[in-house]
Amino acid sequence: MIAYPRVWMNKSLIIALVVCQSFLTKAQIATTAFQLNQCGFYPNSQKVAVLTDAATESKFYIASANGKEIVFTGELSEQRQSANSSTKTRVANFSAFTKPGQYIIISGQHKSYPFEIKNELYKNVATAVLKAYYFQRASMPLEAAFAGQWQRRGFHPDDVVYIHPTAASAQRPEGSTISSTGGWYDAGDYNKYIVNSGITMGTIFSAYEDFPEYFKKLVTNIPESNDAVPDILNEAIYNLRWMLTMQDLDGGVYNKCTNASFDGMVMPGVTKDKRWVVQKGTAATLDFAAVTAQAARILAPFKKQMPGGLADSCLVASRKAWEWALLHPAMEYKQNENNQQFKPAVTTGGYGDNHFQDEWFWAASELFLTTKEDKFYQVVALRVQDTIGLPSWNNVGMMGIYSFLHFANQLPATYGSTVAAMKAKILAMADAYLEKTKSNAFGTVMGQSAKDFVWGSNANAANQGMLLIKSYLLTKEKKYLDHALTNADYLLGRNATGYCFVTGIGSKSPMHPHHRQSVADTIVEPVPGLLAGGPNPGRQDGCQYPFTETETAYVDVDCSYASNEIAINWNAPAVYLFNAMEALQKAAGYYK
Ligand code: 9MR
Repeated sequence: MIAYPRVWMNKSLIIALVVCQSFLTKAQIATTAFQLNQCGFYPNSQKVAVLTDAATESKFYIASANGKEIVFTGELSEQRQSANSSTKTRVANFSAFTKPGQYIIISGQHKSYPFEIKNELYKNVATAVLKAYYFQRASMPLEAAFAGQWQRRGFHPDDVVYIHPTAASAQRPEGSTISSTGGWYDAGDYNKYIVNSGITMGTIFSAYEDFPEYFKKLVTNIPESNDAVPDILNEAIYNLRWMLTMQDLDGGVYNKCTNASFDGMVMPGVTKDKRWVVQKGTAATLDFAAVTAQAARILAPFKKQMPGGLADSCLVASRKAWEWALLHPAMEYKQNENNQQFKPAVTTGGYGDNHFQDEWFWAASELFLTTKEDKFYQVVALRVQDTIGLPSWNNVGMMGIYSFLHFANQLPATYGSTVAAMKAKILAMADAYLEKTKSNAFGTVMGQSAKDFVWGSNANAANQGMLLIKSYLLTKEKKYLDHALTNADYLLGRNATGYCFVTGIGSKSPMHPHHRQSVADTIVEPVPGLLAGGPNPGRQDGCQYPFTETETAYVDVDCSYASNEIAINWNAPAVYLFNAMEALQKAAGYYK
């Protein structure tokens, strides 16, 4: 037997070993100097851990979880200087070791959290990040059978919502009411925003369209789990039905259903503030048009299971929204200006966007793909050479490209040049990621540019992963998936903060997210499956951050809405990334 001590097989280690598999109560264990995916690795995938303290020997060892048996020995890499902080790293690459099991890494005085090598590695996190949307549901009770210890009453019925003066019309004058029930709370706050629902729903629908057979089998234990519709769609439909209530009679869509100001850190329903729908806008209306067009084609095969004609209603709503946007092609939601003029002042999230080309492009793409009508294609063709970037709530052009390319093989040859232009754009971004990974001190795609670290930076990591998976689907070249995995590793622990950023997963994950329910429910563990915003040197919340460099500006306190809030638009690309990996693990050869 080797000298690696038995003391490592202590209680917290055992607890940490099981947390990737369940939402068990966990004791947070101290940070280690090894940063790695705290869930682990597929048997045949790349396996990398990063040492962020000074090495005390040049070798590293993979040991059985009890520390008794050394199963692999490797050399740490040369030291690398991170471009995004003063952190220096040495990389431990043990890709050659493929045997399933539970392990730790040891080097000198340093040891890692426990991790696993196994098939279906991401099953738990993939399910959890999707189930998170159930926990965000407004208006209905979360029952213990589905919510476990996070059960709660239904709050915010939103059956009486006031027309704010900014949204008044002849048929719906100021102070009249509508019902806008259901939907997901946006984030740590209890308001519901159409613009952010847009990108979120688009991403979730895209996951389903790319992997329908996988999702037909994925059960998240929600009230609708026993019906004949996949859970991912049932979950999305809960928000979709709310979105439909947000369309005014003229086709325009209100920006949000909201309190006038943010609640304190209380359970939903503690404050009984009036709820308002506010000004219609072009971004909200076109995002709505895109999502409802997508929904119309995705839900069409389920007509028997959903006799209410939801798919048809969605297409009618989408067309109406498009027509409204044609009449109001650039109506910005200007919250601050509205507040000078109208009462009550509304100070909740703005999601104000004043560039609409990307929304036009996305809505046109979805409407074209669903209807095949040329008038929509004309707008796609007009905008296809626009600059493109990673998806975010105010930059949705890529969503159109994703959907268009999904159907590329089914489109007539006349669309060939459009398809080629779109494909070239995605692959150019993906190839640039691949090129720069070598020089990243953590070996991840995330962090190749300091600009990755904005408010909600973890969404960038997940969206880069999604873009790489799309690139794999287009080319079947495994290198894109391998690089997507580096960002899965980033999100689950291989980063300069040492956190696994999904609540309830891994050995050290956020315990105090800026999430009102998790703060106020008196339960120690936060609601599970929520992705924290991540490092954000902007630190707009003014909280105390122990580290403030670009990639370390993260703090696990509920004060920190700029680095530690959760949000539906951040979870969505994580839903895509982790579920896609599970769907593709065999095709990629990661499976043993
Ligand atoms: O994600 C949004 C981020 O891009 C903006 O910089 C920030 C400030 O406007 O707002 C973020 O969105 C928040 C929204 O306004 C309200 N709900 C919580 C969202 C996440 O922090």
